Amino acid sequence: MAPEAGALDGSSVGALAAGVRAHQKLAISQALNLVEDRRPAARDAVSALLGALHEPNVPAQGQRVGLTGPPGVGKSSLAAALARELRHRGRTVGVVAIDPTSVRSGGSILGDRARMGFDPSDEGIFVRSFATGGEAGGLSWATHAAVEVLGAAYEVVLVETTGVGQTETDVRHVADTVALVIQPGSGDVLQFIKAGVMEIPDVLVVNKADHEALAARALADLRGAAHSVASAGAGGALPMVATSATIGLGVAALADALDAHHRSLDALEARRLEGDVAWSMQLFVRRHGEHGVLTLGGRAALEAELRQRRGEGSPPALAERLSERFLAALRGQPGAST
Ligand SMILES: Nc1nc2c(ncn2[C@@H]2O[C@H](COP(=O)(O)OP(=O)(O)OP(=O)(O)O)[C@@H](O)[C@H]2O)c(=O)[nH]1
Ligand SMILES: [Mg+2]
Repeated sequence: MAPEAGALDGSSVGALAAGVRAHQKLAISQALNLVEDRRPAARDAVSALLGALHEPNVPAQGQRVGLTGPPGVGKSSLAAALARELRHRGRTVGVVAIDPTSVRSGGSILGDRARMGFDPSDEGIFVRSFATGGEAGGLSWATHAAVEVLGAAYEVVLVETTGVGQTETDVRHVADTVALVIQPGSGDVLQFIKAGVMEIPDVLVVNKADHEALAARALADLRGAAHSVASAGAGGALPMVATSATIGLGVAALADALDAHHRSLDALEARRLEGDVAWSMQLFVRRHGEHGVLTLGGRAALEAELRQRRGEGSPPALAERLSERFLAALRGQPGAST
């Protein structure tokens, strides 16, 4: 049974955190139910839970992969195939899908599909889809929090988000590696990258390459396009993988490419820190706007402070502190400068 959000005191938050860390599915489900609960008491409880899950003196661990791209390219199917591949390699996996389809149909595509392929008694995999999409000004609160919860329980977290442009950029706040999934013949996405509308992904995936000939043609197209992206100033070669989620083609190669990128990250801790800072800033800006930012000394100063205070609480807790300070400043009270 899900805990009553308002009744989650310090010791039950601690117990829930311990259950999540011990990858107990019941505790993880409860934590994710709490994450989905939009009531203020639940948000406070999640904020406390994230604080309890975050161990400031332990270096960043695990691998967080964002799968992003236009609707219908096969991200959910690929997430399920990739999760199966990772399980074969002995790694534990948590999947969170922000599933716009479920908003339309009321169902959960990934959930259904994934359940088809996973052994329910497998303790090493957890799949959850959220019907909530992004919120104005960024990824949903639930997405950030769910990644933190799953990241505390599983070695690899896959995050599926739909969209190009802002979504692809925002998924960087939660993922160490961003894979952009497209389908053959989708040159428009590369135009976006070239035009600087979109950040450069870490890995480019052409899904629906269901037979070798199609895969070869799709990759040849992409290499040409990626070459012009690179010459437009995007730097080194972009790793590209052709996959078919339906027949399992290229999924192992994709897992390898994701690992290779992850190994090449020399500043995982810094990347995670910037994600946390961005989340806190987003929460604060959503509430108080640029006026709030200016009142507290400007963006650069606030970001520097958030970096410094990271160990003091979860990103929502730190955002809440800024918020209190802003409100105090509005009232002209002493304490406005602490
Ligand atoms: N032929 C082929 N079809 C695929 C492949 N991967 C997915 N599909 C199909 O494409 C459709 C969309 O797949 P999803 O996995 O739901 O795609 P998605 O990107 O998650 O979609 P949204 O979450 O709605 O953006 C489904 O009918 C899949 O069966 C593939 O590799 N080859
Ligand atoms: Mg999907």
